[in-house]
Amino acid sequence: MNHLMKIAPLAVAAAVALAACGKKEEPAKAEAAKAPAAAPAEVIKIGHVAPLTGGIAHLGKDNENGARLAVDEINVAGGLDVGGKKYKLELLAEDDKADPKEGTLAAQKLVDAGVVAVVGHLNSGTSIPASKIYADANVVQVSPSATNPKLTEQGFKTTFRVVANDNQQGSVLANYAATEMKAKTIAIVDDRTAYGQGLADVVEKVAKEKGLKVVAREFATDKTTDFNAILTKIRAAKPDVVMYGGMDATAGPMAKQMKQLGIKSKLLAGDGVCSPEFIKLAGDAADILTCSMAGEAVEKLAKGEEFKAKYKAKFNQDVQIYSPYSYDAVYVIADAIKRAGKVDKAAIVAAMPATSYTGVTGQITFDEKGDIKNGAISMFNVKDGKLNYISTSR
Ligand code: ABU
Repeated sequence: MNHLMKIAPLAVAAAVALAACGKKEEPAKAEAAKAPAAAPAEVIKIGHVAPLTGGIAHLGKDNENGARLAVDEINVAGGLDVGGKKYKLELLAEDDKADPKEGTLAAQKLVDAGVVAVVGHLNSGTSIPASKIYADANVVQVSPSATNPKLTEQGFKTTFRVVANDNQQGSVLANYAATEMKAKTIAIVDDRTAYGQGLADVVEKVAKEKGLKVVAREFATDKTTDFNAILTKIRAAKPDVVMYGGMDATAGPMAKQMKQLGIKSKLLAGDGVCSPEFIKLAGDAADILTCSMAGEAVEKLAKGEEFKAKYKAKFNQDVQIYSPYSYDAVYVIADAIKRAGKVDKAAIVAAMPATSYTGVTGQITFDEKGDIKNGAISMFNVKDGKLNYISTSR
């Protein structure tokens, strides 16, 4: 093979490549190529953190869906107008697995990603340690569901919640046991989480003040599914009411086992149990439950039914507990950014205390700690396989 023959294929390949480079493009493509790169859409990043895996992933997804619904609505309406400029919102969702350590990792990840605010976390046990990270980074945190009072008692200017806290919730539960359930004796079990133990402690204190006798105080974990040993002890004490401080994923099996053991006591629990998922898990034992949620019942809200329909249409599932609150949390943050007039973390933090926003969940204003003012506690029982609204107190 002579020299020319060796280089001929290369020359052909080069010629083809050059021809391709010089090939006339379709007019539209050529025009696009000539135009300067489109200016990047201005984006404001908002974080969301909740357990998206594990026993209460359904609740985490519910919270995330509420936040996503609000973000998508704002974007579809043209974005957020801040000081005359439009911004697209971007929701960065993290999974904290309901684990305090994972919660702080997720918080740091969001801070590093440049969020200006976070909706979350779902759990008190993750929200509390994460709040220090947000405070140090000047990032607003609005929890739509963490109810342990400590969250807003740390003096952070960045911490807010749009639901009532467990001082109020525990007090309402204990009062309900005394006055409506006419209980004289109560057994109390908790899951040793910040939420479960904290709520159970408040119920115990107020129940004693109301004259109830606490005949047992037991604890499990947030992963316990076998309550037989605890319940066998409780059965012997024959309490009128068993109060459980924990979440629906563990309360469901607990209710079932109460029924299997022939325990006649009613089950009383807080917002972590007051969900359609509890009813599914507890099966034919579900109707022993009386529970509270730390807000107004969705069906009692002026725009509650509209919210439920929008939610169902978008996610093809029903509201669990707090998605209306995570939805409102996004709007509260958006409102603060608008009032701040600039996308600046310090300005957004400074704008938050003056919040006066009427959302799906009602009027949202904050006290000096960042707790919602005039928070509601709603009571429910279970009838015909559904949560049945009883009453609201403030
Ligand atoms: N408030 C119910 C569940 C979330 C929490 O406070 O841990």
